[in-house]
Amino acid sequence: MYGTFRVDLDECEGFDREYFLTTRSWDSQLSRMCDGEDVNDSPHRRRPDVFIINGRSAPRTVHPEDGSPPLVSQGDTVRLHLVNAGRFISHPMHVHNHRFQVVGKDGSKAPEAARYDADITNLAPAERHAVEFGAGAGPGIYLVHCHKVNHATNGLDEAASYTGGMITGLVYESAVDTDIFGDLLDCAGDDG
Ligand SMILES: [Cu+2]
Repeated sequence: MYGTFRVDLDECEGFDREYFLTTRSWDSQLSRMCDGEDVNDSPHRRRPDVFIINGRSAPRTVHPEDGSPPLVSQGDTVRLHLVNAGRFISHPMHVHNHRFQVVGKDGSKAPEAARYDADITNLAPAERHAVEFGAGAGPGIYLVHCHKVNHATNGLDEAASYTGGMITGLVYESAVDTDIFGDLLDCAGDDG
């Protein structure tokens, strides 16, 4: 079990929406070994093959109840807390169609002079990056994902499993009732 611990300071204000996206990756050989399978696991040979955001792999990540897609309205100021709770290097997290600034890292506020517009921030193990941006891209569903292609897969059959893994969606509320989001929920296993 793992999670994110938030210390609520006065400076944690000035935004309309706030979401926590905790990433993690691991080698499923370890799980299989713990389950009693005859797997020759070694910490020196670990190769991650499971990639999740808040405990889910895509497409389940975008499910409004089972997953945790950041929901925004046009014009919102949005703060995302991106965390690497795994032990593997690294996760270059990218937000489509939005330019953000890293406003905090590992519990410290980023000084104004150190801020610049970007669309990728690279999370080393245990790093926590707070990024902030305006939701000004227009109604839609924009991918938020790790930019390593093999981290956007489910399982070992890479050809069959792309896309999956460490991908979620920044979802504008006005796009929730669209057919395309409905199709996405069908993929995510929504029965409603
Ligand atoms: Cu990654």
